Amino acid sequence: MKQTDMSRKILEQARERLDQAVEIAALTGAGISAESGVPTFRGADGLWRQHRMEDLATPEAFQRDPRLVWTWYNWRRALIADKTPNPGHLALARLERLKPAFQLITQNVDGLHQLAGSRNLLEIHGSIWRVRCTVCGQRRIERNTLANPPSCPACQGLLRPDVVWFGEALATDRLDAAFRAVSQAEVLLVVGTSGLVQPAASLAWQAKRSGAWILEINIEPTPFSEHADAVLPGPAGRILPQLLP
Ligand code: BV8
Repeated sequence: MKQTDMSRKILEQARERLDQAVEIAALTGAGISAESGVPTFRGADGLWRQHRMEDLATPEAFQRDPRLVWTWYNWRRALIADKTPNPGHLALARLERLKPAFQLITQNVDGLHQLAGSRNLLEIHGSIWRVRCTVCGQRRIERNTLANPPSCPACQGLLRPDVVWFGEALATDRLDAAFRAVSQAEVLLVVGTSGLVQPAASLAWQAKRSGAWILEINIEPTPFSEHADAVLPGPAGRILPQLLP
């Protein structure tokens, strides 16, 4: 069967599954924001290409050189600030309106799902638009350009990005909610993630163990592809809208 016929068949199957399901979940990664112009982490123009992960997204790196880490985050914030949701984000926000039990779980920190209108949203790696004081713990949304390094308006303590760095635990309430959602899901969409980062990647495995029908949408194969029930190769912004009525 030709690739296009196969994809058409899978599209129809996925539409059918989504139409019949009540409990639906989606796990998204940097790939869903690629068509909005936000670079992915491990792609050809990946964010990690220019920088070593260990040098930037870890508490040790921040401890060692907060100014360097803030230079990278301020650069990313400036890069993302004018980006808008693409049809992939908008399709998932529409899916939530069609299926109120839909739970969206994202590894992304760019805020584009929220901007697209998604509300049942778990940002399991935090948000690049939120900062947290390393002294008093106060959190606040900060969309303006920050000083480097920025200090807390309440106590003058050093602020950090309110994201989860490598070696840091994810917020248990968000992670527990994510595992509950994928354990209950009849259908799980795995969209635009390389599946390399844990524990996020294990959410797809949990869904599989719990009997969900899993559709992976990605422009290239991933370690999870052969374990998905179906794979639609291609950009999320083109594929996701085709899944909805
Ligand atoms: C934890 C927030 C334990 C920050 C991120 C050794 C030492 C320390 C830890 C570890 C270690 N070995 C393993 C670990 C665990 C570690 C880990 O998984 N490391 C990996 C790299 C091996 N995990 C952790 O450290 C986690 N914490 O384990 O804590 C613990 C427990 C108790 C107490 C203390 C500690 C924390 C992980 C979170 C890290 N933070 N982000 C920030 O963003 O600044 S992760 C970062 O990677 C982003 O969040 C990103 O989303 C995530 C995953 O990457 P992807 O989203 O998948 O992006 P990627 O570029 O890789 O892939 C893009 C995909 O899209 C590709 O497949 C591409 O083909 C596709 N694509 C591209 N365009 C499109 C597309 N698809 C569709 N359409 C398109 N148009």
